[in-house]
Amino acid sequence: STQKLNDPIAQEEATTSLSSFTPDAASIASSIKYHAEFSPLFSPEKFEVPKAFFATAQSVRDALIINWNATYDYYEKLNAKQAYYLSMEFLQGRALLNAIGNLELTGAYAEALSKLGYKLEDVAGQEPDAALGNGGLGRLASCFLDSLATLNYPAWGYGLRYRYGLFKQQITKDGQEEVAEDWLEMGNPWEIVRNDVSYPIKFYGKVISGSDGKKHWIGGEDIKAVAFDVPIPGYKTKTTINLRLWSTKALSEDFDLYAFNAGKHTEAYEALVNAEKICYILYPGDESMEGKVLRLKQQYTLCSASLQDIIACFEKRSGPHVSWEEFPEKVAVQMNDTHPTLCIPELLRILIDLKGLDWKDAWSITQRTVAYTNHTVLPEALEKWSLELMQKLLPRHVEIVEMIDEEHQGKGKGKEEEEEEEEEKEKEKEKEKEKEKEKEKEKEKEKEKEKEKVLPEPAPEPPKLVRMANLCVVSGHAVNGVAEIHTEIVKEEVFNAFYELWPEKFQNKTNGVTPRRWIRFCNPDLSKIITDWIGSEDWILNTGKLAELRKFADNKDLHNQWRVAKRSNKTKVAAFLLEKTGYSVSSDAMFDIQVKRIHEYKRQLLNILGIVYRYKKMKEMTVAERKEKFVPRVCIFGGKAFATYVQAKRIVKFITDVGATVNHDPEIGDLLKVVFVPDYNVSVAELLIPASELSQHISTAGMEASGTSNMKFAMNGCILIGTLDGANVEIRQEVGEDNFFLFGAKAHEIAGLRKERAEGKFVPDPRFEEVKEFVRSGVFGPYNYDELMGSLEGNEGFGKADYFLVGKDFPSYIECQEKVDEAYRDEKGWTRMSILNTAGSYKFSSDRTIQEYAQDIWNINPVELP
Ligand code: B1H
Repeated sequence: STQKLNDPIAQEEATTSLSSFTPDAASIASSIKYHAEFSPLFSPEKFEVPKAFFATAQSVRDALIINWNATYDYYEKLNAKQAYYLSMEFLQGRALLNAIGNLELTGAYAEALSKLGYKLEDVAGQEPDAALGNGGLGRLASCFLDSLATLNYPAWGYGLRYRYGLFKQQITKDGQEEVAEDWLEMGNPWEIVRNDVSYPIKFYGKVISGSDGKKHWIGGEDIKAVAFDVPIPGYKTKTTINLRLWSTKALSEDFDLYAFNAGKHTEAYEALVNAEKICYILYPGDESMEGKVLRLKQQYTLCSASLQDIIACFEKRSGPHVSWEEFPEKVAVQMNDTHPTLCIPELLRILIDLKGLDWKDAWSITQRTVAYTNHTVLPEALEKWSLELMQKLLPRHVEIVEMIDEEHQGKGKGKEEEEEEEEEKEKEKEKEKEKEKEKEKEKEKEKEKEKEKVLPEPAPEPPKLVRMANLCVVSGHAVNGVAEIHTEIVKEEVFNAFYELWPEKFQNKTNGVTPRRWIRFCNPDLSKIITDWIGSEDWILNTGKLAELRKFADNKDLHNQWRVAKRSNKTKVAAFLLEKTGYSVSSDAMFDIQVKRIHEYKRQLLNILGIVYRYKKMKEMTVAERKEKFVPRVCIFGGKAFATYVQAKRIVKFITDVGATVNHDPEIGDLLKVVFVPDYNVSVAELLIPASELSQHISTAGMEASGTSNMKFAMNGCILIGTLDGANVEIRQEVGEDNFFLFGAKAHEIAGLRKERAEGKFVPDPRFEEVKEFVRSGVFGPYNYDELMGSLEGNEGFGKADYFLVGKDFPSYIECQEKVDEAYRDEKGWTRMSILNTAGSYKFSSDRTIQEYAQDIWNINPVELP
């Protein structure tokens, strides 16, 4: 496919075949009008901008559906192997500009809308973000869909259609407040409800052995999952793949008409509400686990519905003779983290209980079909489900998981070893029995004593937990990390025992982002410059071409154009900041941005403390000294904190407090501004990233699996300041050490440094003590910062004692920031670095990532539509 992409004749053909049904502005305008007039919502005389958006989107959807159908039929005809990407999150953002951009209809749509009296930009701005994801993991899934379609891979995404996506963030005087995001309020023009595609989903109940020797899962709660299809167009190709999102509903017979007629309305609705509420909200945790039954029901719904669908498709495409042995040759299932782990026991259950396969075959098929991507090594984010809960909700699956465990215990070991172990086990069992007896006696005694006690009984034993990641590693044929350093940690630390057992399973797949959304569409000015200098638009499909910019890294004309584009993007952001926050910033200042979920390991606290230190130094200097030492900066923050993550919310409050003080300080003026952008989301990212000059990726080394915004910033000619963590390591390699601001402790040093702290051997830098003291002094208002500053002190283990080593890295961070100021003063040098960042970012296209998954894990080939 790469060859094809680079082949000018094939390109030409592709363009002509597309243009054969490409509508012109006039026909687009009439299609938009048609949709406006034939939807009762929109009477022609009240055709306002929001409605114009809806009608425009519907007209685009028509074009997508044609291609979607053609793609579907062709895949069915060829019966090629297909990949299925299962993810609890897809962070799609807006679709309009992306869709018409991929269809190469942007110009035609702009013209059509202008005929109707609208600006494309205004119309596109009406679209709400589809925020069915929390952050990087969900956005990655969406970038993957774009690349899959663009590269003509037969693949589908499966997810859930949450009624409410990620919450809307409001910033008040108290910090962050969450508001429900009703993204479907006006309807969703991109989705097609498929009432013809639904599957039963069961919860609870019990397992019985039938007279046929089979297991039957009966009783419990039955609901159904209904499909909603979202067409995903590729760039410059007819291929339009499918994102199938499941919504839950009660079975129609579950509406209790008797109760309703008896006036018991709530009762009558109960089953309906119970079923529907499974898909009400996106689980708003990013790398932390909470909220149980509903989340497990969500995960099972995704897995069960998707697998039933995949299997139905396989059976249909197989024709009258279904050979299950061939299933792994036709189907690849990728689990986006452990959230869809249940598809392992679910596939086994369907194969064994419903299709009649024996364990051995079903197990082998399952292993060859599924693969797992790990996205985090944070222990609190490695999913563990209570065995008791799972047993209640999914009794048959627990039996299967037990069988997997047994299977695994017998595998990977020599026979003798196994026998020895058996003996050991027997002995152990004997011992255990003795111990049990002892314990029983003890317990009896204690019970007697207990009756005399004043204090309550001792805590019950901790619940048994199912380790989902282990289940994935044992059951899948591939396990991958998402950046080189992360994969090393996965192999050497987190799953080391498994790695020793099956080194061949473990792989790296460094993340990527789509250059369509993240350069071409969000930064048209820069795109034009790149195209002009490279001489063609090929870089959009073949980002390797970006490296050609290196030749012009010192060219004066390119420098001028490059700066003009950046400056124009900055002006747009300045207007946006004024509108959203009331703060007015200078577009001449350096735009320094940190946008990502608020998390202690991402160390927004290090950034803001650096700013506070800078502010303090400024205050201690004369006007002249200040101007001499510091470059004017606009420090921009954005990101959401998990609603119950108290420390993260304190950080948000702290940043806004610093902003309120600094931004109103007449002595400081344009030399320093601190702005927290409310409600950071995909659309805001598309605005901010092209305007950014410095961006911060400053996690404690070893904790950020990859990061993906770092790639987007580099692509847009932004220079990174960061630690050697996640994909930073590879970005620095590609753009060159001189074009990356590096600081901080290395991943392999972290454990030792924590130990040092715990032993009280860490001597903090006086500048760190100074800055904390300054914060505590109350310059930033009456809020009590004891807790926040206290978390950076003491020796009390996790969460305290500066677990994330802010104090350790503080000196090297502020010294690095001084170098940034110096570098920024050299306009030519800075522009050169900026160009070299874009030029060196080619590796981080999700096209490259997807090609690697396709070849190394899924074993699928591109299928180009005739
Ligand atoms: C990432 C998550 C995540 N890793 C649990 N893990 C969630 C975990 O709702 N939950 O329960 C949600 C999300 N997200 C991110 O994945 C990593 O932190 C990033 O470093 C990485 O770039 C991204 C994509 O691989």
